[in-house]
Amino acid sequence: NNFLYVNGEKVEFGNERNLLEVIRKTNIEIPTFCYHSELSIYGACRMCVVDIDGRGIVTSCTTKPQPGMKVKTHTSEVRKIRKIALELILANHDRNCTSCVKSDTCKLQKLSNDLGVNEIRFKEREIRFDLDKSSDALIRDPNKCILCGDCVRACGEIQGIGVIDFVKRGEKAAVMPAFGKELANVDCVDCGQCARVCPTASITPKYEVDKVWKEIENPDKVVVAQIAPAVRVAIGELFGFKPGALLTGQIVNALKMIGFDKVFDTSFAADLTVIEEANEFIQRKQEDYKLPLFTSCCPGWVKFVEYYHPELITNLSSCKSPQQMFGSVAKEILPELLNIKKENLAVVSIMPCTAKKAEAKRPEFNHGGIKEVDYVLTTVELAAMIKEAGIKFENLTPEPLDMPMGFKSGAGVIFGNSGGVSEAVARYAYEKLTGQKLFDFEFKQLRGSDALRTAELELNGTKIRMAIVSGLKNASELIKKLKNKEAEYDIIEVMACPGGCIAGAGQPYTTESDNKCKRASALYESDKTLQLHKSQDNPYVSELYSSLLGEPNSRKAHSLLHTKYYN
Ligand code: HC0
Ligand code: SF4
Repeated sequence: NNFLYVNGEKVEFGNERNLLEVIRKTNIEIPTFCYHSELSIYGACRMCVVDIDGRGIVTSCTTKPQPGMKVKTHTSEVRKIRKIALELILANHDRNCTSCVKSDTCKLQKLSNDLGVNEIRFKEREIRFDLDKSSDALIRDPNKCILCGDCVRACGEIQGIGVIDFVKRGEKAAVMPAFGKELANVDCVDCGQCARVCPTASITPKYEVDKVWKEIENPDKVVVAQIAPAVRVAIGELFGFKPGALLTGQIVNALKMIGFDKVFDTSFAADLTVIEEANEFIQRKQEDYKLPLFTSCCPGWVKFVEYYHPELITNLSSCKSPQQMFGSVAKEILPELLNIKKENLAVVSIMPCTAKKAEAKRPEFNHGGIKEVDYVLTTVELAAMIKEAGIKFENLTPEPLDMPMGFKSGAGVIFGNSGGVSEAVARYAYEKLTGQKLFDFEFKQLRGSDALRTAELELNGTKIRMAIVSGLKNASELIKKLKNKEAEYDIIEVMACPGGCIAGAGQPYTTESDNKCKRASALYESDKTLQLHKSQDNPYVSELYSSLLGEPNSRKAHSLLHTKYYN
């Protein structure tokens, strides 16, 4: 075994990626901005410097661990270099921290405090950049950029898109969309992976909080919320709960305290999606028409297909996403149930995602000025509203969701994980094709964190080849394989964010990759503890079919629950 020494302590190492990872095993937190476990090593921020005996000061992210190395992590020189690097960054940074949306999770602020940077001896940058508010999903503020390049690498390496990059040098250096255009004018898919990794507030979700407050304060309006699956296992991170704490009931309580009239569950609509999509799939499979069927519930993926693979548009399921199915059904049935006019109903989604904001604004989902979903708040925006209202979220007791659209099966909850849609569809297809009851409802082979997972189900003589992929670069690679006939599948689930919605860009900022796993496990746990596990068993969904929709994929179902993507 290999050993090296960190501050005199003997440390074993194996195949760690770099010296930085070895040091972190010893309970020493090495500060970084540009180092990210999911991204390539860049070595630009110089925060991770350490002193190696015989070699001097090096960046630990770019150094391979070697046997016998003697490393010191906080000599006076190391601390001085880190402080100078930080001061230089701060001199070029718009420091309106008190009113910044990232204030409580900003890594720059944290490191400045942790490293004791109390004065900045350098001249402040004079150039001011305009804010880019063009996108429906995100806001770019180059004045907050620290040039760590995390967003550039996320867009290029995780998504394989690369619409943002460094421009100019020196004081004018910045990260910009291609050709100096605004974000809305390049082929950005709104996935927000850039925002998810940004350590400051240089790219953030576009807040709709004020608009929602206005609706709540309007006495003519009835405001209802739908909560996406992934929100319930992540919001706690902003209120001192452990990652993966399941807080559905507390969210309901908080939303009611804020002033929402009803609180429902997107998972109800996910159950509906399963039935519609599984039937669409079975029909396509029987007719051997436009296979593979690609899922269409992730709007980042849908936009990616439109921009980069328009030839696959007809392979996308015609099902609207659960978010839009929810909005569509809500606007159809709630006015009568609540005895109000349709135009006085406001539907607000609470989503882990930035692309959902843009999805809600698509013209396909606006019917003569009435939108299916009026506003989309991210998990982080909901937390901001809770804080603004002075609600002590950590002390709240759980409250029940409202009926009928608050009832869901576990199948509708696991949607928030990559693989969840496929598993939910498999639970339906099994019973539909075999005519038998499914008791062992967990399809473990569809779970896990591999970029690409595949499975074959043999259901009463019908062989179904499934693939699950998350991260758009991974999706591109799979598409390439399909085109080269190196792989063949019947149904493919794609989520733009690696890991699925639990790792969406609207979720609390975290540098802990472990949080993702904890959020994912919590959704599977929630499925286990719910009373029902199959969408077809949801009695309120069945009731919706008998009272309104008729059969799955019926004409009525098509008019409310399906769409066509063009672009
Ligand atoms: Fe998701 Fe969804 S699972 S995309 O990640 O399909 O955002 O959580 O709400 O619509 O249900 C996000 C999460 C949703 C939708 C659902 C799907
Ligand atoms: Fe790239 Fe996604 Fe950010 Fe757009 S939202 S710039 S596609 S990472």
